[in-house]
Amino acid sequence: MNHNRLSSRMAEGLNSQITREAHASQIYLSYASWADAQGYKGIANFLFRHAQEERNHMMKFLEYILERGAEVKIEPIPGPGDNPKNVNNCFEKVFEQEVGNTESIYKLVRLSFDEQDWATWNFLQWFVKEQVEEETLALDLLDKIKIAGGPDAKNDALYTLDRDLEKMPDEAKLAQDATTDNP
Ligand code: OFO
Repeated sequence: MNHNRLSSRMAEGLNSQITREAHASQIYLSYASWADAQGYKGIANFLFRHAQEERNHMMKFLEYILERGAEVKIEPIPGPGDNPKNVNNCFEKVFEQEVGNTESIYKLVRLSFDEQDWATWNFLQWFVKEQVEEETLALDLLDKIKIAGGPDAKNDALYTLDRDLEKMPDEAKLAQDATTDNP
């Protein structure tokens, strides 16, 4: 009996997502290294932590493919692209990256729906929620840099932002967790 529970299209899509998550991790690693070299240790710390989170996402896809009896294919990871031009640009690029990844997850959700592959649909729901969280986190960063002056942020504002980011939690609070006591 064939033990592979994924269609070839689905296995291909999930394998591409392994590379995509690894790519996201490389992007965070490169931005973190850039930030550190500019003296922004707090921003670098935040981005290094996030690089690790993306590797964890990669691992979840890899384990899921194995669990469903399909073949894992490890592909080359594309380069991270250019360094950010400044902190504002860095956070813009982080947001762009996350939106791109959300779109990629949505394509997989749609495929699982079309194929009525409910196990994969269910597996992917964790990522749908995670992407809301990651986009929220990236938007929070953009809000903070906007308050600090956006592309024209001065050194003292960047100093405070950098210090705050070192302690910023890795998870954003989501709307579904809000209550009237704790909006
Ligand atoms: Fe893997 O969530 Fe960000 O990209």
